[in-house]
Amino acid sequence: MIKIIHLSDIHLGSGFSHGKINPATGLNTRLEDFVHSLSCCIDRALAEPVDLVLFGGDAFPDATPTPIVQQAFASQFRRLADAQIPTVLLVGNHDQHSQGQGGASLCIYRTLGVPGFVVGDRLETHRIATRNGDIQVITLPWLTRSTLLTRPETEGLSLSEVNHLLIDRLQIVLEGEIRRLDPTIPTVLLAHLMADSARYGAERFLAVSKGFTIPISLIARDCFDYVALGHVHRHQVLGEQPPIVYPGSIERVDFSEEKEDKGYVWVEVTRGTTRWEFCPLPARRFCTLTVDLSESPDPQATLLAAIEREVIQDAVVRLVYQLRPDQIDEIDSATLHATIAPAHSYTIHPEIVSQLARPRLPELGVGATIEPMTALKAYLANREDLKEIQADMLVAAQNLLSLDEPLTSLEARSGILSHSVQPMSTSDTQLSLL
Ligand SMILES: [Mn+2]
Repeated sequence: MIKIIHLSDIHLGSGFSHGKINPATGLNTRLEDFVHSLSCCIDRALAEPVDLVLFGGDAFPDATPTPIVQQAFASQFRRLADAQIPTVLLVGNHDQHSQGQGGASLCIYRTLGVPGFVVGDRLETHRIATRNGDIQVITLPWLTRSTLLTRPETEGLSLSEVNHLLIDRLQIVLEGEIRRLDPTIPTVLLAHLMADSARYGAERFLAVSKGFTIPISLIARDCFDYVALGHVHRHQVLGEQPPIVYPGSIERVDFSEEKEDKGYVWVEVTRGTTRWEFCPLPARRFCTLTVDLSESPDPQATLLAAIEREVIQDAVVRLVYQLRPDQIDEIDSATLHATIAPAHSYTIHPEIVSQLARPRLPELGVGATIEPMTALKAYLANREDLKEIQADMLVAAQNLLSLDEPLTSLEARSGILSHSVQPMSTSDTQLSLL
């Protein structure tokens, strides 16, 4: 039996906007969080120890990570090299250099000849000797049209035609690899791809351009004992025979991953039988708080109570609250910031709700066409202070509506109206809304 840790989508160096500078280290706390999650995977690999580590791609946000980020990544993977644990680093779309061959951020490990390290930047089969026997790993990095096709072949074709051609070509090349496999030893396909049956996560927003979708039938082959995927940040299982698994990202890259569990996959492979399990990682919590204050008589108290109800300690918090324009002054910003301060980091997004969209008088409903007199009656029924002149107002309004000559200008209309309204109303603006 060969024991494997399969992790993916490390994205080290991402999401700095959700962190802050750690004064003790000078580093962004989100870099430290990602390194911590990664170190938990490596700790487990060393503690067992495992026979092989498979990384499913997307080490960094791009092919040119800063030295501090590269160093943080290398320090963790170096521990595997020191422990003589064979490791396969697959190249994801974020690791690829945009031009030509090579240049991926992970290729440096091959250039330096790190013992036991294999870089998967092309479709090929690697026979790897582990403490518990040999295993075959087919690496399938992120495909672009230039991987398997030449420019003349794709000239004048639509995107979907290119996609079909690429899938056809991939099928042929993969078939070639499969035919050369040794059927007596365990085999794993390690691929960075978007399978057609996968549910999306944050990678949809992170990808620079839309990539190709691979039919699941292409990779669900019984010659594989395990299909180790990367690219989709949400952990999911796409098949059981053989297991086809996305471990997902190791930390939350953004709020779209708020509700997702983060972790890696533990795999035990024997030729013909595979056992696997998802192992959660202590990723930092993300928390979105949405509070509608527009109906609240005390918006400040309602807002603070909503924050205090949530466990925001050490979480990345996003507070969204809705309020009416006339409530803006009722929110005390200093107190709000003090209440939300126990969060690891936070952003506050006030949203002003449109008054017109709200039913000011429930009996009138929203959006319905109302007769002017009905509207006025409903309005007056809600205004105790206008009770004495209610009858006069209704008569004045009726007179206005029954004028034979149409009012020719707004001035004329408002002139008559203000004449009737002036004595009884000082700061009332609601009439104009009717
Ligand atoms: Mn990816």
